[in-house]
Amino acid sequence: MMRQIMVMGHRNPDNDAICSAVGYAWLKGELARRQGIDVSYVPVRLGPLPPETKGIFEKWGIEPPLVIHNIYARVSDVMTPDPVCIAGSACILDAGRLLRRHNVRALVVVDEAGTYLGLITTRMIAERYIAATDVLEEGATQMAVAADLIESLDQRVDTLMETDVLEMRPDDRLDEAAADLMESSLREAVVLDESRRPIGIVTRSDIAVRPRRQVILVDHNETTQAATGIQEAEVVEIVDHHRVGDISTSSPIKFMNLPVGSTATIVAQECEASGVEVPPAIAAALLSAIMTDTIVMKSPTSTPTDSHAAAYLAGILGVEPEAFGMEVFALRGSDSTMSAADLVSADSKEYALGEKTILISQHETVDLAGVLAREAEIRAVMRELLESKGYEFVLLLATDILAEGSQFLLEGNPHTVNHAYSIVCNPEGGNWMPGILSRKKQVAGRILEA
Ligand SMILES: [Mn+2]
Repeated sequence: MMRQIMVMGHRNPDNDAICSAVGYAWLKGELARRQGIDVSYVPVRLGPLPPETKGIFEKWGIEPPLVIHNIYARVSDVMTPDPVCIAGSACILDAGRLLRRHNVRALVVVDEAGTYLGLITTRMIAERYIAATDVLEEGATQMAVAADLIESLDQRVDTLMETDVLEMRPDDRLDEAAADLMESSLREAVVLDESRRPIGIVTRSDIAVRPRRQVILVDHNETTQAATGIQEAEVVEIVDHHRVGDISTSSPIKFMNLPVGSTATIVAQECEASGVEVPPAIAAALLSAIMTDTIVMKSPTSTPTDSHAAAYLAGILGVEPEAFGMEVFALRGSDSTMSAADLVSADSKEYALGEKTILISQHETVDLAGVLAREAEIRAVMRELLESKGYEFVLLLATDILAEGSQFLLEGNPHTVNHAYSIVCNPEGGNWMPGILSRKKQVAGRILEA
C-alpha cells in the first residue's frame, strides 16, 4: 500500500487551515512525483468548511478535504487485506492446498454468498490429525488410523472451522482491538465489512508493532488545537505562523514557522522557491487564505512577505490581490443569516492560561451594529460555552473590518482581560478597541502574558 501522509489544519478550521492543507498537500505531492517517491499527501480537515472556503472551492472546482475526527491508528492500518477464503462445503484437502499455495496459516470460511462463517487454521487441521492417533491408543491398527486420516481429507471445512473468532471492523481503534486480540484464545481476528463479508485478517504479529499515522500539521502546533490522538501520531513536518506550542517529536523534522500573516504565505513561498507551476485553483485557495488571515492585508500581522506571496499568486490568476480579497469576504454571507452559535464558535480557539482554559473567538464583519444588536443572544451562547466547558472566560472579538477595530464581549472572569488592556469589561455593550484586528498578535499573546 502506498505510504500516506495526512496534511491537516487545526480544529475549528478557518480558511487558512483548510486552504494551506490543500495547497501544501498538492505541493508535497508534486515534489514527490518529480522525485519518483511513492507517497501520497492527503489533505484532511477537523471540521466544517467556512462559507468563504466553500465558495472558493465551488468556484474553482476544488474537492473539499475529508473530515476526520481523530487520528488514532485503525484496524485497517495493520490488517492483511483480501484474505484467502474457502467455501464451507469444501473439504480439508482443498483447504490444505489453499494454505500451501498462498503460504498462509488461516483461511476465512464463507457461504455461497461470500458471507463470513468462521476460520480454519493450520492448527485446527493439525489437531484433527493428532486426534486420529486417539484411535491408535484404543488398540486399533495403524491401518485404521490411516483410514481415518484419509477420510478426514474429505471432511467438510465447516465441520472443523472455529466460529468463536474475534470480529473487527476496519475503522475500529487499533489500541482497543489489539487488547481484545491479546485476550482472545485464537491468534487471528477477522475483519468484516457491513454486510459481514471478510475484508481482512489481523494476527497477533500484526499488532506487535503499533503503526503511527504520519501527519503534517499546518496552521497550528499546539496539542489543544490538534486532532484527538495527536500524541499517538508521528508529526513529520509543521508549517505554521503561530507561537511555538507544545507539539514535540522524537526525531528532527522540517519545522517552518514564520511570523507572517498566514500559513498560506509560507506555502506560496515554498511553491515559488521550488519552481513548480501552481494550478490556478491552488493559487486561488492560497490567495484567499492570505486575504482572510490578514483581513485583506489590513491586520498588523500582515508583512511584506505576505504582500509578496499575494502578488505572486495574484499574478498566476491575473487578478488584483485586494479586490480578490474583498470578493472572498463577500462569500462569507451576511451576519443576519448566521446563528449566534456559529457567530461565536466558527472561529474560536482555546488557550491554556496557567491551569485554566480560555476561549477567544473572533467574528469579522462589515456590519458591527448588526452583530451588536444580537448581543443578548450572543452572550447567552458564550455563557453556555463557559459553563459546559468550564472556561475561565470566553472573549469574543467582533472585528469591524472597515472601521479597523474590535468590540470585546466577555463572559466569565474579566480580571485577566481588564488587567491586560487596563479596561473594565462592560457586561453590557462590551468595549470598543480601536486598531485591534488580530487575535494572535494583539489579543492572545497579550492575555497570556498578562
Ligand atoms: Mn492562519
